[in-house]
Amino acid sequence: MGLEEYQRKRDFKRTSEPEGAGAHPGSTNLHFVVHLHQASHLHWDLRLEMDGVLRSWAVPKEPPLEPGIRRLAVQVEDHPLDYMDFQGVIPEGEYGAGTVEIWDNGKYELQKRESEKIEFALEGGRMEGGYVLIHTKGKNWILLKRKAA
Ligand SMILES: [Mn+2]
Repeated sequence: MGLEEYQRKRDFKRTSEPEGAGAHPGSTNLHFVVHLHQASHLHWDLRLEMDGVLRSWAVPKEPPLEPGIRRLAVQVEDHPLDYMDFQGVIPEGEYGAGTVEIWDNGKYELQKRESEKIEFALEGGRMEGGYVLIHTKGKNWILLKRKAA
């Protein structure tokens, strides 16, 4: 997904090829959105701008607003950056049919990026502060809010 394979194959300290937008830890001019998606099952879709796409996870229960709450986050297909602003009704019969509204959004900082772990700090209206996504198995990740340092 995204540009990971492209980036994995290259050492950007040595090649002048573009690295791709917003890919590396320390990037701060990045945005996120959380959609509330009333489809066949109500869920939240967390989307982080990375590599010029929105990496996306479906979260079946409300994302944690305080430390100590673990939420399953199932990775789904990357979405285009334009999707950041999408709200509306997906018609019946279409994929994800139901209503989509923006539940939270804002800027975020990518702090650590490993294949099994992504640490980031959100500046949203509801979700604010440090979060971590930890890969468990297959498409499954765990979403946690970190304790304030
Ligand atoms: Mn969804």
